[in-house]
Amino acid sequence: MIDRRSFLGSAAACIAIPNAGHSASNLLRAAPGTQQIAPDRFDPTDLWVFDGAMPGRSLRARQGDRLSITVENALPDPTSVHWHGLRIDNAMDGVPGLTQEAIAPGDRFDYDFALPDAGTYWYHSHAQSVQQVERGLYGPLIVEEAEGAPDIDQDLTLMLDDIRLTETAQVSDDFGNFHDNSHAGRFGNVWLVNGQMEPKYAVQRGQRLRLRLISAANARVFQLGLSGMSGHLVALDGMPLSEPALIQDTFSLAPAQRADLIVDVTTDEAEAFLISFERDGGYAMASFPVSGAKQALRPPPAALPANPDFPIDLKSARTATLLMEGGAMGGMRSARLNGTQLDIRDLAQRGKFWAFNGTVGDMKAYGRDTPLIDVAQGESVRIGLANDTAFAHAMHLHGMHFSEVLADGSLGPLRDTLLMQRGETREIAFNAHNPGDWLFHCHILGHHASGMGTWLRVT
Ligand SMILES: [Cu+2]
Repeated sequence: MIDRRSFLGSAAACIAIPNAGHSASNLLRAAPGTQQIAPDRFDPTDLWVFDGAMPGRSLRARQGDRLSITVENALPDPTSVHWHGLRIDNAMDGVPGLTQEAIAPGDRFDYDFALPDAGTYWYHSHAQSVQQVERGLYGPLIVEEAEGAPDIDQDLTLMLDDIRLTETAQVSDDFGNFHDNSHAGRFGNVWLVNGQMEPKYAVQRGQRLRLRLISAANARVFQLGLSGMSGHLVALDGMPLSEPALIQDTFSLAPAQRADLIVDVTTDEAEAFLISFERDGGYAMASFPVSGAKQALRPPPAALPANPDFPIDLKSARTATLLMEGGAMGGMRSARLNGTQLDIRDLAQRGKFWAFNGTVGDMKAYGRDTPLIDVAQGESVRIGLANDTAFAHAMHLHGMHFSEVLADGSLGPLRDTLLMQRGETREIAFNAHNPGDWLFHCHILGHHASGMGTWLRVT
């Protein structure tokens, strides 16, 4: 494995790989590609990418538009694309076995959907995702506000990832190994922002930046902080906060989560930083060379304009519970797989380590014939979640955003991915406004692949 410090010591050797940016083309091609991730003394890394780069090209549209994208599969394996966080037509959600058949090598699939919400979203492979997302099949999807966009000087999308490279800077091909899947998932040894090690973004003193942070990591929960910039958190998982929240400390970003920040460049130093805190200290994930004269402080930003609201009625809500079990150091003795009760050793032999409500796997293919809950469109739903495992999980609901029901009975901010720490019990609620069969799964990709998924039905 590559030693990270040796990388950091030669960070100046990084090659900037520009994103393709805005393009009129509606063809998105998934294909093998190469990219210089490691310093120049290493070979380029073989990846699987959308439109030739990791991240894939930034898809930008305006709230209220439709997006029409034809995905062409030039990979050796079947694939699909999930448009993460969009309140999308179910048939366009990109989940093989639930909303579509996987796109076979050489085939195409036409995605076409409305964009009701402004915000920071992303797209990624939803087939063999432990492998395909790790190899690079992801990109940003930015929906600009129809009106009331914030007054900023730079709008920067930063896709965070950690990738596991071998000593020859190739993607380690131990995808979905039993140790990763039964523990905390696949962690990388090289930290990336927009496919580069510590990329640099030039800024001016006093500039106001919108930082759109997106985690494309398989499993790592980033603990992030800012140096030389200060400001507010204005949106989570694409959805505006009703009030901007002052950033006073570090904050976490779990797999698939997004955070929109509006920050001002306040430092007197020559550089500002986005920092990832790890056990042994803080490391620069991206740096921001600063120039220009000192500027007066600006007033705090206003809240972003709200997206369409689907009110939650806690009193009349239908309820369900989800018991999360399994994994290493967990207490699970047995679970159902394909209709058969198997003990933990038999499950492990089949590469399955986790269960929801006693059943392994997310869909009918695993014998989960019935949804977690079956509700009418417009009903409110409350789901109690109990994490009876020794690991954290990032629970992602497709098709709708939810709020956490907080201890005092109030509702937290809208999210599509909730980080559940070990041993925690939490409750979420949402208005089931979007008809279809929707996946609800752990976004630690190895956990999903080895059992942590279910689905729910809205009719
Ligand atoms: Cu998990």
